[in-house]
Order: sequence, then C-alpha cells, then structure tokens
Amino acid sequence: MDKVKISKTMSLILRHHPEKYNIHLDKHGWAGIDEMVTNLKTKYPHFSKEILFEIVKEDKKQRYSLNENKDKIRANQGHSISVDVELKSMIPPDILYHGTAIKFLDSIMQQGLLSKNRLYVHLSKDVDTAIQVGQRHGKPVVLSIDCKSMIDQGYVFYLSENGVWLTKNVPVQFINIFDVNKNQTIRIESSDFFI
Ligand code: HQG
Repeated sequence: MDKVKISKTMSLILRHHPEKYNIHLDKHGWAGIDEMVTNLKTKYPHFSKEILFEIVKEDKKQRYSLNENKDKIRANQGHSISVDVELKSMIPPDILYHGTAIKFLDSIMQQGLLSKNRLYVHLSKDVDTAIQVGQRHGKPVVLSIDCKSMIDQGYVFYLSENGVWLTKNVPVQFINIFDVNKNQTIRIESSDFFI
C-alpha cells in the first residue's frame, strides 16, 4: 500500500477538493474519519482506519490533526478552500524565509508575495526548509522576510499546528533576497531589481 500516494489524496481532499471524493468538511476543516475511509476505499480498496492513523502519525511534516475523539481529521495548513482551522495569531521571529523559484522573482518583486491559490503565504523559520519548498517550483531562491517591520506595521502572523508560519500577503518593502552561499541577506530596493 503506497502511503505517500494516499497521503497526497488525503491532502487534496482536506485542503482543496473534498467534493471530488464526496466528503463534507465542516467550517473548521474537519472531515469524518469513517467517511474518509469509506470514500477513499473506492480508490484504494485496502485503505483502512488503521492506515489513516499511521499516515497521520508518520507524516514527516505533520500535515494532519485528529480531534480528541479521534473520529475527525483535518489538514493543519495549506488550504485553498475557505475553512477556519482556528489558527492562533503569534509574534514571529524577526526574520522568516520563503522559498520560491527564480522564475517567479520578477513578479514577486513587483507585486509582493501573494497567497495565490492558498489562503495564506507560507513562511518557514529556517533556510533549509525554504530551499526545499522553493525546489518544488523550479530553481530555488530564498527570500528573507522582515517580520519585525511587518509586526510594527500591524500585519498579523499565524503559526499552524505543524510549525508553518502564515500571513495573508507580504508587500515588496518587507522582502529581501537571502544569499544561501554567503548565509546573509542581500538588501535590495525593488527599483534596483533586474533579472
Ligand atoms: C509564488 C508545501 C509570482 C510563491 C510546502 C510560490 C509549503 C508568486 C507559489 C506549502 C507571487 C505558490 C506552500 C507573485 C507568491 N508572483 N509568484 N506575486 N507570490 N508567488 O505551492 O509556499 O508539502 O501555493 O513564491 O512545504 O510553495 O503541500 O505555495 O512559489 O509549506 O504540505 O507562488 O506547500 O507543503 O505556490 O508552498 P504554493 P508554497 P505540503
């Protein structure tokens, strides 16, 4: 049984398209585990509640949470559908990182970081994670985000249950490029930016 494949389907259901598997999410993003198992069995006949629990437990990014009764499951972050997963607003470290692809830089330095298809821009506290996130889209580049100034100016941040920092958008003036080789932020003015 390919747990990675099943987990990708679970993420698809819990973050983006529950209707594809006739699954109902409540307003807090919870799906009934019995319903998940029954409906996922149409694609993966050997799927079971036990396997679902294993996937939740073993997930390297801890993408899922179970409710106290262990009869509901939800994704901790990454949604495109409008659910309220009861994120707690928190003060972030002074600097967070965002990994993206070089091909997006031009547009990002004009528009700032937008949440695109998701509800939030995703940020990480370490450079290595940002590199991995960026690699999903192409040749990676790491942006360093001046969260301290954002907080001073009233922007709000959330920390998901699995440690991903989230914010609605990041305007250009708070974005700098992080030089991974020199391990330092390159201060730039957006008007200096050419690629
Ligand atoms: C880019 C994975 C052009 C943005 C990861 C990113 C993460 C812009 C892409 C989580 C832009 C959106 C989220 C602008 C932003 N112009 N491009 N103005 N603003 N972008 O996948 O952050 O494995 O929605 O830089 O680990 O890559 O699924 O976001 O490259 O935590 O659990 O638009 O997904 O987690 O891509 O990844 P995504 P992301 P999972």
